[in-house]
Amino acid sequence: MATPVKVYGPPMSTAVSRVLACLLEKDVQFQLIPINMAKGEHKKPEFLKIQPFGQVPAFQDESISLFESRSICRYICEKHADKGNKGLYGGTNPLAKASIDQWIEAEGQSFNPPSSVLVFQLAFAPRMKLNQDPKAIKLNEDKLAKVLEVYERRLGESRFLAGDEFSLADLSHLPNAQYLVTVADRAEIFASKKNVGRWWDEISTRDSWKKVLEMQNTASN
Ligand SMILES: N[C@@H](CCC(=O)N[C@@H](CS)C(=O)NCC(=O)O)C(=O)O
Repeated sequence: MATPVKVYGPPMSTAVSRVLACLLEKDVQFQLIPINMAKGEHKKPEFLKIQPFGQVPAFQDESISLFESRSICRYICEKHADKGNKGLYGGTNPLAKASIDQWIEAEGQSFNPPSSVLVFQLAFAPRMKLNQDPKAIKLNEDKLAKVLEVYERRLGESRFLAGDEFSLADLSHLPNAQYLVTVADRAEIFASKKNVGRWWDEISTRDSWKKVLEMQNTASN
């Protein structure tokens, strides 16, 4: 039996939950190692050896260490091409893979910047008893709405972002979108757009993602 891979970080972290969703889709055994961020464990020298920026997640597969959630997901898919959801990263088709990469980049470069500000402002700041910044909220709501106009057109042409199959590109959006819909109470951002709303309903109800949400609930209780 292969040694389970190790994921370091709390499941509530958006970047950690991206990796967990990928592992569950690929049916890869893993061990989640809690990192107490409130106590600054992610800034300790031992942790910086595997994540030099002092962020979560960090990932280990035997002697290999990796950071950056989207790169970790790509590695998991490449290494375990024949396990679980085989098409998650396009299988052996270079064009399918390039299309998935294109939309993973769109997530990281266009969707993530405004949505992560909104997640922080609307979901985390109140929990951390920090003041919200209304200007930053408005600016990033407008930016995200523009990004989602592109998504709305794309999702009018295909069922998922990179084509007619669920892929790593769709999966990468789950963590921020989930916080916006639930904790930040901004379901309208997605539901107000016909195709985006349909896409969100479909991707957010996958078994893999429901398991991640269960892990988050268990960890927060
Ligand atoms: N681009 C990185 C982002 C990692 C990241 O921002 N992690 C956050 C939690 S979601 C973190 O560790 N924040 C604490 C810090 O930056 O000190 C990835 O996708 O892995």
